[in-house]
Amino acid sequence: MIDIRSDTVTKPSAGMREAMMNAEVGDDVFGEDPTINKLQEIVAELLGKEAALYVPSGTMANQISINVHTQPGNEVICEVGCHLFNYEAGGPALLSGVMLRTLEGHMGSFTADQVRENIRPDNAHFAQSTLIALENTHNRAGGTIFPFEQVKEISALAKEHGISMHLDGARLMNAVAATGIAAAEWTSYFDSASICLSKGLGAPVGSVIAGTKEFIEKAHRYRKTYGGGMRQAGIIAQAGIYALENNAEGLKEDHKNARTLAEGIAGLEGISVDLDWVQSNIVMIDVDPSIGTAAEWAEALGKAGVAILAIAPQRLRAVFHLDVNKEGTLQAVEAFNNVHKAEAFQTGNNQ
Ligand code: TLP
Repeated sequence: MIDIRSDTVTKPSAGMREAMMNAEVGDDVFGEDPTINKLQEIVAELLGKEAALYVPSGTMANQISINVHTQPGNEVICEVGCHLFNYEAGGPALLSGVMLRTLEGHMGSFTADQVRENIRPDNAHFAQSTLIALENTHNRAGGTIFPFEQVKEISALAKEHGISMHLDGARLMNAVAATGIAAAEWTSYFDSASICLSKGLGAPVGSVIAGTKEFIEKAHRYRKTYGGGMRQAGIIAQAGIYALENNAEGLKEDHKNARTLAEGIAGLEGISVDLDWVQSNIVMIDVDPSIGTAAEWAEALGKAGVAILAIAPQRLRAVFHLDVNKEGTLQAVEAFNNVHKAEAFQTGNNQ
């Protein structure tokens, strides 16, 4: 089965498992796990921040960061399609008591002018805008990259207004692989940033948040509050170290494979893929109702050996990762072509 439902589905390689088996561990709630401490140092350096904190998931990384940066009743400015608004189970409201002010983005990004128009004036009637959150690459916008110049402008504006900046960098390393702009350059415009080890980097679990020492001290407390304090978790943190050391380069291959799929199916009648949006490892595929629904396509592709997600009634999402190579990608293209022939007859369109 070629599984392109998400880059979260990767399984630890033999090398990664071996590294995990040999990991030194200790009780991390006591701060005594040498492997976690090492991972945190590596990521702090990678992201150019004073300190970092290992957390179980990307969701927890975002939710902790929001909580540290805000007070209940504050407002967080973010893009309407972002993960923390759509897929974190109402976390900002439930855990931090904040409102989200969503901006209608273009390919998942927004401009400093849009932010300026949406910062609440300093007036007792209004919620205070205290945080701007960006996502890079942007999942729901199909792995698109937030334009670097826009990041700089938004960051300058945020500084002017005393507003904090958080980066959901679940796939920041994909943005790095695609642009050649170093991770620390991207994150220099943010007060806090997260990366996920369990997506394209291929670790089984874990994310890391980075920021100032003060930010991380507060984040550490919330991690405990949220039940995210782990014990001898060096065994999984070692997978994260291994992933950063061995798998970051390979993200470029995933990007090539994403493009191969996109280009290989874009010409099929009733299938549309906007190639401009294919900037990293994700491909969004729109299915015209005349050739079926996304759910029907996902089922048919599943039978043809390709696991893919229907993320909207007419939209499929394919995500490339280190467990799908070029050959698997070409098989996926072929499966699309075969299903296309078969699907067309369902609607009587294949004469
Ligand atoms: N994304 C998952 C699903 O939750 C949709 C996926 O399959 O893509 N930020 C971004 C940008 C993400 O895409 C995700 C996960 C997260 C945060 C949350 O990470 P986890 O799943 O570790 O909580």
